[in-house]
Amino acid sequence: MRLQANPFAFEFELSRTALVIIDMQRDFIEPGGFGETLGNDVSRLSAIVPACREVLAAWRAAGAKVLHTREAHRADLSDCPPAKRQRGQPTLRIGDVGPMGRILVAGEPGSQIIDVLAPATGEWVIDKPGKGMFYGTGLHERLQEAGVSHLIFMGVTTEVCVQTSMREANDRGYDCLLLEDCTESYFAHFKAATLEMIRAQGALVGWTAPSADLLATVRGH
Ligand code: C5J
Repeated sequence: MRLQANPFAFEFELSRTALVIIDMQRDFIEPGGFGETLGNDVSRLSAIVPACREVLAAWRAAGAKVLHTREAHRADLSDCPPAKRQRGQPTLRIGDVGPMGRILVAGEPGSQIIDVLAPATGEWVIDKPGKGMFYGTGLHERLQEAGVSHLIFMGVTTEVCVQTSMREANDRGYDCLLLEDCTESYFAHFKAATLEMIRAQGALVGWTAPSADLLATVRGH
């Protein structure tokens, strides 16, 4: 398949490509979660949900692989470095009890993926202790075993977990594309800068494209 993308066409085999949905969790997208404790306007993030939903439906209809990630720590916080917990001035820290349970702790209501993008049976779901999806997860081995060589990304936030995961993937040899209207940041200028730096200098980190172009390609196959 060939997708019109920036800075040039992105070519991929559907059977070797996974759609990666980064951290579309209540903790980042809904009021009362981690994102809001840091003082952010979470409605910026929820605005991308319809576009993500449409891509996910088309991708599933094409029968291709889907991977969901969650930023979530063990209940005893043994995988949360104290430096991460102490950083910033949130109203609630990781592990504290908020309106959606303990902040960024696996199994709590806030750490769940929002209902409309909930993983379907058979789709991969990984909890990651870091911003990047390869750190401490064993994901590379699983993707290699499944013959995955290309990754198409959606999710939040663009400049933190999405960008970190793309850079980790790029270093491991995956060709990566980010869907421009299916990712968002609490800060518009951070998103714009991230899209630009990903595709700079001949796709140094990867490609970007509007979701409409992916939908046209996948639906036409
Ligand atoms: C952040 C994330 N922003 N999923 N996490 O702390 O991007």
